Amino acid sequence: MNLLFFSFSAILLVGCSFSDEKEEAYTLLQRGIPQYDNQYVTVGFIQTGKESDWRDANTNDFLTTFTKEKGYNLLYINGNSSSERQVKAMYDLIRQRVDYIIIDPIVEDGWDDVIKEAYDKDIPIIVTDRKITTDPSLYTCWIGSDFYMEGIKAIEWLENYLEETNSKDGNLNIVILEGTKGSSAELGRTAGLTEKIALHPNWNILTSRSANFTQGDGQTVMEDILLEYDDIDILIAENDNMMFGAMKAMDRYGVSYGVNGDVITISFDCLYEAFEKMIEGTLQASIECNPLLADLTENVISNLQQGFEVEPIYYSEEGVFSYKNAAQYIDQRKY
Ligand code: GYE
Repeated sequence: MNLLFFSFSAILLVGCSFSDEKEEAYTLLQRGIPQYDNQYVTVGFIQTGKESDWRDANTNDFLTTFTKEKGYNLLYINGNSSSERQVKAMYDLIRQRVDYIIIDPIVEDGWDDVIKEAYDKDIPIIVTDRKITTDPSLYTCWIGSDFYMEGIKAIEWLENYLEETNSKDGNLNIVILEGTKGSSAELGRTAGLTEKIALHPNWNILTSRSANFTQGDGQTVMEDILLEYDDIDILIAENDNMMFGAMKAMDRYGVSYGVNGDVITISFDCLYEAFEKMIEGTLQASIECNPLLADLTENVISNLQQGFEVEPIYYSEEGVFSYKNAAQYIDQRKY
């Protein structure tokens, strides 16, 4: 870590002439390694990109938590929805000898080599939001949501709703808009959803397609689906933004949805806008996924700084909201 590195450089410099010192500094600059102000803990934060409002809330949370006032120098890197760019950024941060690296990985695979490199260089890695498949003994911890349980909760809500509205009999056709393929949020939610759906012999998944967690793809993918199917009973989008896009597609094709419509709508995240849509009745339910993970992450780093042990896994607490209780909770929403 930086402290070690700086004391090692200091030892090397003992007994050197001024010009040797300059030479050393020059070599460091040549290698592109910035000298950080030692009064701050330098934290690299590699984000996925800007695919959704959830993501913006998550980014903003980290930027406003890891501040200079709290003693941090945060280096924020936008992954631009590219896994290659995320991995490259991580190699750069290791080379810059930052004190900690936080990653919000786009996909689970592809991290083994770079995580091993950070481990060998003694740089603690905190994985937040989505997970990675790398051996957990090589990084400090993971902080995020139980995506599989979110999928289960969505279907439990649907089962109760169908029961209450006396609409559980007869064939029910389901469309799923999946998130980014290979991301934990997509893998977990899809697994939870499909496992529970399979328990109902009269439920049928018409199609399950990725719309990359974006509103734009939510609209175009749903437009394609509406050209192929005219008998959709239930639409589940693995985030609110894809649902908002799909709603535009349904408006365009004259398909009604929500509490008074033909298609039951369920999504994930619980954005403020989702609450507005639940109140107006166009969205039936949203399964909460908390993007405000920076406090927990900062706590972990502060504990590590003080030499304390930390847990390998931290889950955030999450609920389920629907058109029935949205009005009651909207004022408390923070994203
Ligand atoms: O649901 C989606 C975002 O990984 C939990 O990614 C996150 C997901 C979230 O872009 O809106």
